[in-house]
Amino acid sequence: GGMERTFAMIKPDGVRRGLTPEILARIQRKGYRVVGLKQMVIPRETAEAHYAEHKERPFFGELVSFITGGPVVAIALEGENAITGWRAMMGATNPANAAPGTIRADFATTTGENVTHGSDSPESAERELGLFFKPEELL
Ligand code: DAT
Ligand code: MG
Repeated sequence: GGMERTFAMIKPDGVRRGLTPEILARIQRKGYRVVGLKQMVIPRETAEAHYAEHKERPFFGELVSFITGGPVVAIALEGENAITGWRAMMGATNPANAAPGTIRADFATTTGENVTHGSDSPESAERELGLFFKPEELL
């Protein structure tokens, strides 16, 4: 709770489909501050570290290939309850279970390509922001 920073990302499917402006507009309409922003191709080692909690899962290889397979937009967000708030805006991991009006419900059909990422806890947010941004890149 309180003022928080979180790590958000527009995944390669979202960037490829031209959804970056729409997603940034939703973030700004909500009132979160963008304190870091960059388009990048994620190095394999960074992707494996980012998703380390899933490394024993059967989909891990596909997940890393997908997330490194094209440019993403990495975003550092700041705002009141931004960690859970951004997760709520994204909706459930499986778009079939995502509530109407959420990003995943509105723009995705499969769990594997679900358009956005958001940190799931304060510890994840700190870890993921550190993986993707140098301190001097955050305003
Ligand atoms: P989230 O992205 O909502 O935090 P997660 O951390 O459980 O979800 O999984 C990370 C990503 O891995 C998810 O966005 C898409 C992929 N993924 C998760 N479960 C999957 C599954 N059963 N099959 C294929 N991909 C999956
Ligand atoms: Mg997750």
